[in-house]
This record gives sequence, structure tokens and C-alpha cells, in this order.
Amino acid sequence: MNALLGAKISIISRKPQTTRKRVLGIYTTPNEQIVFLDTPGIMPRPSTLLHKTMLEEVKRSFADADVILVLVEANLPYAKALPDTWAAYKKIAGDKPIVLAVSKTDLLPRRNEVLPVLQHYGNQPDFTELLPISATKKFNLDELVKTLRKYLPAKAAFFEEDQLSDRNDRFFVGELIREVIFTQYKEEIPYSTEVDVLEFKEREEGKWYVSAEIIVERDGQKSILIGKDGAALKIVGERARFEIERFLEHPVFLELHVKTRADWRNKKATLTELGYQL
Ligand SMILES: Nc1nc2c(ncn2[C@@H]2O[C@H](COP(=O)(O)OP(=O)(O)OP(=O)(O)O)[C@@H](O)[C@H]2O)c(=O)[nH]1
Ligand SMILES: [Mg+2]
Repeated sequence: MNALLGAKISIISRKPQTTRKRVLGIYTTPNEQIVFLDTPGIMPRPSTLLHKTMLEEVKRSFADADVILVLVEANLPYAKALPDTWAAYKKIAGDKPIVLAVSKTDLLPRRNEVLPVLQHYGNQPDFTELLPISATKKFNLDELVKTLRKYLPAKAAFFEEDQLSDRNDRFFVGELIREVIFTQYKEEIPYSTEVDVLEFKEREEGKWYVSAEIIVERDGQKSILIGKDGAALKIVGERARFEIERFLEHPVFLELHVKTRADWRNKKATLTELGYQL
């Protein structure tokens, strides 16, 4: 979605389950408007209430969609994972067409190696279309749009032509801080963390002001996040500020606090307050 839009709408990390809330990416050309709904991936066994909200987000998005685009990886060891979740995708998609895009073809050492990969996926049951792409190298993205277009109804454009997403800057600021945490910390820290942007002030003069709370589940995680003499949190702040300034194209003053909210991933009221929908 980012590659198609040429803008960073969804945050990215090497760790699975980075995306938690659905994000709209609005792709507008002189001839058409296609609205992408980037969702979390499906987990076969959601273990927390947060995971359940993520699954609900998938269901709601699939219900709204005309066509489902599933991305899988071209490097084969990962490809073997497909059958686990495929049934879940099929079940939620119902009769809707599924386009299976085999992505990251740039990681294959030679171009012709894509054929056995496509064959491997071709053996999987019922999808409507199959094609290779690379988001990083922007390979075959025109073909992807062409393929999706076949399943889209003709309607009047819903969004303004310069609108890229349905989320506001405050949301993206929180996501960019979360992305830094996903990149900087190991093991369970990213998964136990949420970011709540408390204040976002655009000022006429000088830097804009952002104050955000980083929420963790336990005090031990709080200490790890902050680090010795605040060193780790300082790096989070520096990196996040850089990303936020790039996104907003404006200098910001960023204030971060860390707070423990015990077991927030299983508290319905807290999740609702943080914008998750059950
Ligand atoms: N080499 C290569 N890497 C890619 C490509 N597309 C994505 N990646 C990398 O794959 C990793 C996962 O990307 P994400 O966009 O976070 O994946 P996702 O499917 O949204 O995952 P979740 O949000 O965690 O469910 C990141 O490290 C990306 O940089 C690609 O076309 N080529
Ligand atoms: Mg994602």
C-alpha cells in the first residue's frame, strides 16, 4: 500500500503483528480511486483481547471490501506457513474474490526462481488470481492494480483527490512512535506496548508540540523501555522525532512518558479508550 501510494501510511517492521488497527490508503489517479484497507494479519489462535480486536478489524474490513488482497512471501520457507491461516482467510472472505500476491520477489537470487514459488502457491486451494510482486522494488505493481481493478465496481470517487488516508496526524504520530519501539526492542516488549498520544498541538510559530504516553503491561517492561538513566527512551525519542518530523514536514517537540497499565491487552475498557473496537 505504501509502495503504491508513494507515501508511508502504514508502519512497517520485521516483526509480525505490527499492524493493529485498520488504515485506509486512498489511491487516486486522474482516472480512478481505489481505497485500500490495510489490516492486521490473521492469527490462527488469538490469545489476548487485543488479538481479538485485531481479528474483528479483519472481519469488518473484509465485509467492506470488494476484493481481498493477501500478501505472502516469495522465499519458500515462509510460504509453507500458508495452509495454517488460509482456511481462516477463506472463511472470512466468503465468496469474495481473493488475489494472492507473492511478494518480496526481490529476495529470490534469480528471477526464474519465482516459477516454482508460484507453482507452490498454485497448488493451494481456491484463490481467484495469483501474481508475483515486490513492494520494495515496485515490481509488477501496475499489474497488481490492473488485477484488482477487474473486481472493483464503478462508483463515484468517495474521497478528495489529495486525501491519502482516513486517519489524522495524531494517529500517525502514535504509530510512528510504536514503529520505533517495534524496531528497537526485542521479544515481548513491542507486543506489550501501546502508544497513546495525549497532546498534539500545531503552533503558528516554532515547533509543534506532541506529548505521548508509552503504555506497558508490567513495571519490569517499563524499566527495560526506559533503560539505564533513561538512555533507551532517549533513543526512542530521537528516532521517533526524526520520523514524525519527516512525516509532518515540520519540526516538533516530542515528550514521552512511560506508564504501566497492568494487563492492558486484556482490559476491554482500556482497549476501547485506546481506540480498539470489539
Ligand atoms: N525484501 C523485501 N522486503 C519487504 C517487501 N515488502 C515488505 N518487506 C519487509 O517485510 C517486513 C514486514 O513488512 P510489513 O509491511 O510490516 O508486513 P505486514 O504484512 O504488514 O505485517 P504485520 O503488520 O506485522 O501483520 C518488513 O521488514 C518490510 O521491510 C518487499 O517487497 N521486499
Ligand atoms: Mg502491517
